[in-house]
Amino acid sequence: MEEPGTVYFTGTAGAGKTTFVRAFADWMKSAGYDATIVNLDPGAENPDLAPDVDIREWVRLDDLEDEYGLGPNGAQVAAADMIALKIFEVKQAVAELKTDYVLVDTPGQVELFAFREASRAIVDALSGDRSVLAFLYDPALARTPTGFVTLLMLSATVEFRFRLPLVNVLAKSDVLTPAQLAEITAWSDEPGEVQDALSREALTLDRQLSSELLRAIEGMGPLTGLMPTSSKEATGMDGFYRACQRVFLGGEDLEPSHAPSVD
Ligand SMILES: Nc1nc2c(ncn2[C@@H]2O[C@H](COP(=O)(O)OP(=O)(O)O)[C@@H](O)[C@H]2O)c(=O)[nH]1
Ligand SMILES: [Mg+2]
Repeated sequence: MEEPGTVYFTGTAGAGKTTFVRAFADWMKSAGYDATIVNLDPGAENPDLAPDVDIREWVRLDDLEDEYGLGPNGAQVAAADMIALKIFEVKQAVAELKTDYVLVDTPGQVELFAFREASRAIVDALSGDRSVLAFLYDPALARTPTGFVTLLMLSATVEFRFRLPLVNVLAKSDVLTPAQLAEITAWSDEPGEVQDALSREALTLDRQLSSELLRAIEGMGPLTGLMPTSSKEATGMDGFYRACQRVFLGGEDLEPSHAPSVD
C-alpha cells in the first residue's frame, strides 16, 4: 500500500486548528476520501475532535501537573518531550488503521510545536515521503498589517524549522467582511500591498519593525498564497485538499518555498 499523506496543522493558539481538523476530516469523508485524525495535544479537552489516535492515551497534561507538581506551562514543556518518547506507539496505532490521509492536530500554542527539538523527532518519526504543514492564520491577527506580518514571520519560521512544504490557510474567514477578506487576500498575493498598508498606519516602532521584517521575509523567496477557509461554513475545504494533493503529487511544491538553495 502507498504510504499515507500526512498533514500537520500549526498556528497560534485559538487560530482554529482543532476545529479545522474535524471539519476537514468530515469534508474528506463526505467526498469519499479516507482520513485518520491524530491528536498530539496532551492538553486537549474538546471532545468534538474525537481523534482516531490520541496522544492523551500515553501523555496527559493533567497527570503531569499532579505527578510532578508542575503548572500548566511547565507541564506543556515536559509533555512536548514525553510525546517524542511515545511517538512510535502513535505511529504503530496509525499504521494499524491503514489510512490514506493522516491529519495531525498539534498543541494549542505554536511555540510548543515549532520551537522544540522534540518536535523534529516527532515529525521525522511520523512522516513518510508525503508530508505537508498547514499554517492557520487567525483573522483576529491577520486583519491588521502588523498582525499579518507577524503571522507571515511565524509561518516562515515553521517552514524553515521543519523543512517541509507548507500551505498557508486563512481560518474562520466567515468572521471577516468581504472587504476585509479582499484586503488580506491582496496582501498575501502582493507583499507591496502590505508595505502600502503599513505606511498608512501611524509611525510606531511596531510598524517600523513590521516593515523591516517583511523585507527580510520577501528576500527569502516568493510568498505562497493564503487560502481562505471556514470550518463553521465548511468552505475552502476542496481548495485546501487540492493544495495538499499538489504537494503530495510532487513537482515544484516539494521544496519549501522559503528555503535557500544549497547547491
Ligand atoms: N466563526 C468561526 N469560529 C471558529 C471557526 N473555527 C474555529 N472557530 C472558533 O475559534 C475558537 C478556537 O478554535 P480551536 O479550533 O480550538 O483553535 P486551536 O487552538 O487552534 O485548536 C473556538 O471558539 C472555535 O469555535 C470558524 O471557521 N468560524
Ligand atoms: Mg487545538
